[in-house]
Amino acid sequence: MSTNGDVFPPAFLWGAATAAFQVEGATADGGRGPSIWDVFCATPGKTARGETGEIACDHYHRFRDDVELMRRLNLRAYRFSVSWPRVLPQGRGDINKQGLSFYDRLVDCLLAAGIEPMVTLYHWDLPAALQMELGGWAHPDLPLIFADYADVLFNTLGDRVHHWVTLNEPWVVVNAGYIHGTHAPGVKDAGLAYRVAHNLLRAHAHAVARYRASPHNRGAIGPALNVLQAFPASESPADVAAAERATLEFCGWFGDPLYYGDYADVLRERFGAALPEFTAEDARLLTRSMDFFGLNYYFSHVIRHAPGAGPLEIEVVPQPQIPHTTMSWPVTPGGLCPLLHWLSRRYAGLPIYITENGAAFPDQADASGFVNDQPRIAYLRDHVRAVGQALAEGVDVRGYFVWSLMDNLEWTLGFSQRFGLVRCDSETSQRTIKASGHWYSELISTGRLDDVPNADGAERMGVSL
Ligand code: GCO
Repeated sequence: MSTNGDVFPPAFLWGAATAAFQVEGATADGGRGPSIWDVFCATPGKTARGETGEIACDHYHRFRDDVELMRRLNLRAYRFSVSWPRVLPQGRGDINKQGLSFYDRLVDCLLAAGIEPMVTLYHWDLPAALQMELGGWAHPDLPLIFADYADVLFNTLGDRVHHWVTLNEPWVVVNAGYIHGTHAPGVKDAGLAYRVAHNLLRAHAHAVARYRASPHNRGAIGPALNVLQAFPASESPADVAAAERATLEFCGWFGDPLYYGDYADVLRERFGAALPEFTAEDARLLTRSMDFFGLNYYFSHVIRHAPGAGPLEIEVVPQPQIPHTTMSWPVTPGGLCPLLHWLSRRYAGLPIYITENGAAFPDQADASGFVNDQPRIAYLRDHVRAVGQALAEGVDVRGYFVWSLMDNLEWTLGFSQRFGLVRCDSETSQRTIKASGHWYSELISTGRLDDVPNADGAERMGVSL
């Protein structure tokens, strides 16, 4: 293998990712029940321009065309999430056969196109019934209810799906959903947030135990966790320790329990009694409950020690000289390789998948709908190069998924943030492969970063679907 990180192994899993609520639409079709995100979007003032998931990218109706697009992009894998209330409209009890069959057909369609499915069980769209009847993730029974739901999917898709993601970014669920109240269910209660985090972790552990006990246990199961690389603002021991705490806010809270069976010590010290204890049984189920570490990487930060700033006493030092995306996130490919090394040391022996990486830029479509998104190509190229470097240095990275296959509903920000390799017209849902999509398909077909041209207008390989 090349040591400059530009050449990838043939089995490397190149993919793209989406989430059910962000792309499916059809929120009232085929017997689907409402999710907490439907309720949240319907509440005035919660989302930009009042946008909702009712249509999103209309993927529910267009999935065959979308798989054809993925085939044209040369994707080896597609990470999508299952809408829990589409399968179990009340969150538990009766199965909605029509909803389940959507995923069954999607998986068959993917496999027929030679694309490996990676299925996320929870990407934030909790059935509204579970929120209303039980108070959602704050309820101690939710982990078992989640495991029952997971079991329905293992039994239905487990013969064909070999990559499972339990939870997507529980840190965001907790922070945006329960501390800041900016995401569904819109709660602002920091005390409750620790219990919600605890139950999410227990839910992961129970679902993994079910998977491992199921006759379909032929694949790998793990979480998708957002983590940032924190660079200390100075060499002072206080800043170095603060930077380590910043990474542990993600990994010590959500990664360590799934590997070591408990939260990181520094979080126990800092969060104090608010951090619940795992029972011995919980700890047993949690320990080594990930077969891989799914990393969602978007950016890194420079961190300094900030006495009195929250329990972790950390503060981000803004870097205005660095380019930022339209999400106001700094473009920091330099954080990815050190972070991959850090993860491979902390979770020794676990393969890593980059389950999400990508960027929103101010795309401009031409009259045909084509977007010549050179900034996105540069972003992806630099991050893929960092992955290649880590691989060449011995980190066991098995795959990379671009967020996202297509422009979609960016939660409360609606359609304003465009992350796709494929443009999705928010009025007509028409799809057009962007320059970045053409670039990515070239990369996948050659497996060599150094061979791939930038796919500007002249190099377009196709037209819109
Ligand atoms: C997230 C998600 C995606 C987002 C993406 C861009 O983790 O936040 O997995 O749903 O759309 O990260 O913000």
